[in-house]
Amino acid sequence: MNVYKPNEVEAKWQKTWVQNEQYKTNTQDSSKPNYYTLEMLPYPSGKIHMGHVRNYSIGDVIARFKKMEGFNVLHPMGWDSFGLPAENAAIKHGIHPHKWTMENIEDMKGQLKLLGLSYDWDREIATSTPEYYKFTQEIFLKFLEHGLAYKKKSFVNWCPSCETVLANEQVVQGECERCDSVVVKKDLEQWYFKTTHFAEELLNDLDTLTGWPEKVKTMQKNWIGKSTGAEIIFDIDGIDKSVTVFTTRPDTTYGVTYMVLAPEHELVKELVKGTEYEAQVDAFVTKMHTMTEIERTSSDVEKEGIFIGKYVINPLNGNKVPLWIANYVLADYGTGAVMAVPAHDERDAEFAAKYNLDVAQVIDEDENMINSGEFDGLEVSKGFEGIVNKIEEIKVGKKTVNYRLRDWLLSRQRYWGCPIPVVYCEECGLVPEKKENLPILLPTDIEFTGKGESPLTTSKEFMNAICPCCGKPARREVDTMDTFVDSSWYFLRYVDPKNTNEPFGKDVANKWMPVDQYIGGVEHAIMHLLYSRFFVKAFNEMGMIDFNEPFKNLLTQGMVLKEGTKMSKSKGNVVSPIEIINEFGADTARLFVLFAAPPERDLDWSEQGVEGCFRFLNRVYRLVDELSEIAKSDVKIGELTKEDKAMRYTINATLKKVTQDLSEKFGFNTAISALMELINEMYKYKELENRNEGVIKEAVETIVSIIAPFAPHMGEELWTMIGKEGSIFNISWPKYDETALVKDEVEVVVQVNGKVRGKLSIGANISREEMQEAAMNDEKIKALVEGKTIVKVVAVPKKLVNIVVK
Ligand code: ANZ
Ligand code: ZN
Repeated sequence: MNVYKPNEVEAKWQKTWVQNEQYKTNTQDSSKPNYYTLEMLPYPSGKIHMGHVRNYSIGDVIARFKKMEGFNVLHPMGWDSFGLPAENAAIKHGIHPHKWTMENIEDMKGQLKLLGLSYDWDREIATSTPEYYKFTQEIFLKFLEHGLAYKKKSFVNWCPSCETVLANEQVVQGECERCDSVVVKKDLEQWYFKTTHFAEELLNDLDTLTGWPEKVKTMQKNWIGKSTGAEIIFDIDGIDKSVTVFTTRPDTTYGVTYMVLAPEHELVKELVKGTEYEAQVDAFVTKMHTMTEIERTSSDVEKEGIFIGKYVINPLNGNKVPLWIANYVLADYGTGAVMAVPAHDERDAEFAAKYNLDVAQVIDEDENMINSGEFDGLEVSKGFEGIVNKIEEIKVGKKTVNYRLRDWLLSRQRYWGCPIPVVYCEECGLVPEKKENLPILLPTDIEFTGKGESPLTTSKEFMNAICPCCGKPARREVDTMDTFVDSSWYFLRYVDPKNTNEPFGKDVANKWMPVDQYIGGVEHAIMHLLYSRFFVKAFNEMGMIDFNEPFKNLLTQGMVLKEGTKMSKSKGNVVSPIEIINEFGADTARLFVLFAAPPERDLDWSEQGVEGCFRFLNRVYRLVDELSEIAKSDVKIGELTKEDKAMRYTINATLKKVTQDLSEKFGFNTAISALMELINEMYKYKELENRNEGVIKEAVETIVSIIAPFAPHMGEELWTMIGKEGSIFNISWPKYDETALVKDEVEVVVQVNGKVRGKLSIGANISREEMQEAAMNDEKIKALVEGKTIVKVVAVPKKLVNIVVK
């Protein structure tokens, strides 16, 4: 008798897989269809956590199952290895970010290997290596050339102490998440990607993503935030200037009683210059810059504003209304100007009440227009149309569409990121680097002061650039790219990771992409997924690929919790995957995360659950071990008893269920529980005196195949134990035997006056009359109907017999 020793078994198979290049992508066999399964690439923090275990176990089951189903599977892994933690480690411990990152990658890779994941490590990438970022730079230049990357000055979040721009996400309640200084708005020149160029496609193509969770699509839809409305021009009284507003309610134009500009609106300074309002307005604007967008616009923040001394003229009714600036109007939405209609807009109503501004109702209770001149009496939607036509006719505006989506601010004043490959030349201005000069390497002669300008300015080597255009000394761009840029195209690098000429070949990309199944956390529902979609649309527009969406199917897995709260260092409730692997083996860890909950749901960690999975694997191991000689022998099924037939039914029904669970939905947990039931049945069946060895062989082979994608080391070990040669992952996924699923006997419910009174096991193909007879002959039923008058008997084949009595 053998004993299950997971650590030995797992080490042995992991070694064998490497020796046999088991997970090398098959690019030769074009007779098979391709299947690309991908898990979001990790940041190399140095340690894997349970979230990784869950994410990668899900991906691994899919990859292994698809391989067995006959696909050429692409299943790669890599590292999102630029980013702030490496830079902070450098500042804190004096380790160079590159060294810190590479060491972490080695550590983490070792840990991932312990999980027995079927990655083709030959395709590994790390986004911080020059081999990779050379192409991130090349892509940037392509975007620049096609007008999809540009520089512009605008108000951005700025931390005065760290002296860097911050992303909105890095501003926590108006303070820098790193140093707690108050974040201000600063007018700075920054690099942007023109995500808004694809706003309409990014929105509309969501409808084609039928394999994405609705929840994620809704989040993207809201983020893109399409509004249909109009731009209307209001002249400023007494001077030759005008203000254009964006409104979703042109039908309310007659109700405008004042107008509001964003404090940053380009006209504000000019309009107050030299007037009695100048000092107050300047002070107000400065105050607004210390507030974040969220603080300025959230509904529980008090509206605040100031009159700036000018009036505008309503182009439809000629009314003169005062011009204000206020916190609740944002500079970078619409036109940065609002025609205020306090009668029909809540924010305006609140503001008007506070500052005692006029209110004019223009729509009545029945949603019909009033006080609106020629439009009176029209229903709102007709009024909308009418007014839009009118403003277009008299040339004071037009129908427009506005998006909440903004262009992507991608420059960062940091070291550990991809250098932006441009220089500034006194003579030629902004000059893109030449492609042959790429990669523009990150220098190593850097001082990490922890603050100050972009760290790259401290490198002499880096700063002394040559203008690619005129050859004179020039200044390099010292900002680096947001790390989301790196991860917006990595899935394309995996299809062609050794290409030294271009980011990826067009044909090979068309062959593998889009990713058939993408798996990752829902926290990436907006940024990463939207940016990747933007990149793919840009590549498509530039003729680099023929598809226009990166991820065909998306699975967002739930979190791993412990006692209901997310595992985190600060909560002190982290369970180390490595400790679990050491104690129980990777197969147990994998089985637990797959079995404990459906993949989209949160999963609660449970020690008992883990132990239960370990016991189950032991039980499978012992069963197969005990029956291995039979499984090895050349037995046939032959004549079957009732028990044999029932066992064969369970074997094939389980196989059918698992096949469906794996191919039609992500029913890993239900598949595993079906397998558990099969194992229970087998423990009973094998004890039968007249057990059929052919059925045993069938059962054992089926069990080993089914367990393999979930617990791959166990699968391989058992496969060998029953005398098979080669890897179980080279065999085809077994086909269930339909004939075994045809039951000779079926269970039929017997009702008396509609109440269930008993169950009968009878031949599946008997007639109605025979069914009725069988029901009437049942002892229990006989007793129930004795002495009563039988009114009628109804039989539904294979289901029920109902006896109506009086
Ligand atoms: C007049 C009006 C009357 C409006 C009414 C609404 C209701 P969404 O749907 O989000 O696109 N708005 C326009 N630009 C703005 C800015 N930069 N900052 C803050 N608010 C702005 O919202 C569009 C509406 O939000 C616009 O339509 C405008 O107010 C306001 F009964 O115009 B509305
Ligand atoms: Zn030059």
